[in-house]
Amino acid sequence: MSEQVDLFATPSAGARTRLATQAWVLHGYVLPHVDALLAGIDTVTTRAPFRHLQTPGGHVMQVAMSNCGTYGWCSDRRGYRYDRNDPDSGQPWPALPDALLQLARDAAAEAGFADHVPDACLINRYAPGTRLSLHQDRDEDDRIAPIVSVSLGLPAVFLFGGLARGDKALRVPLRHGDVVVWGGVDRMRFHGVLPIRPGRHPLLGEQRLNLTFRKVR
Ligand code: MD3
Ligand code: FE
Repeated sequence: MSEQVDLFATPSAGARTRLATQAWVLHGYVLPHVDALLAGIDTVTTRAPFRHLQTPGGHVMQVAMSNCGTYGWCSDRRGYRYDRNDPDSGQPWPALPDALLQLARDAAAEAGFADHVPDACLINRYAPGTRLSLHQDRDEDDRIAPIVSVSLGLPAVFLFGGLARGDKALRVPLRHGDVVVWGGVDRMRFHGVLPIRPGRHPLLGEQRLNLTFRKVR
């Protein structure tokens, strides 16, 4: 188990990189569980299909989203919030599949966050060219609990900034199977995703999927 911060090397599965005091990349952590993850995502997005949300400013988000768990992240002209129901169907969000919940809990524990119980999972889908601009995740009541992020499909360059928008951001490559866990003092860091480069992933084709497991309430 290495603990290096060489962001240029390609770490092997099982390695981990410490990005900050309470922020870790677990390289290839979910590779043995990709089939279960994809099956879970399929079940969820059959009932709650990916959609492009409106921003409060009236734009349409490039990233397509769905949710599972007790709460789902929503955005429309009225603002950002978490809701128990899918606004498209009026129904509760699909349950968080057990295999996904267990993986998120295990990854959190690996990174030093024992007994983490997420109550929300946001599923993001990126097509080539799609980016996510620098932001903080501030819609959760809990600003300490970790966020567990799982990357699948096309690789991405993740921007890992500081607590102020203008702080210099690290560029962190995230590949199929990588997990990032951040909480505690690093929970409110600014972060974003550079435009996804064109390409085709052997399993997922021309897309990147990212799951973020959160504790909202
Ligand atoms: C760092 N998603 O949905 S996950 C998001 O790859 C979001 O789809 C990105 O940012 C994605 O809000 C990045 C990684 C992530 C999530 C929360 C963080 C990184 C974070 C909170 C604090 C610091
Ligand atoms: Fe975010």
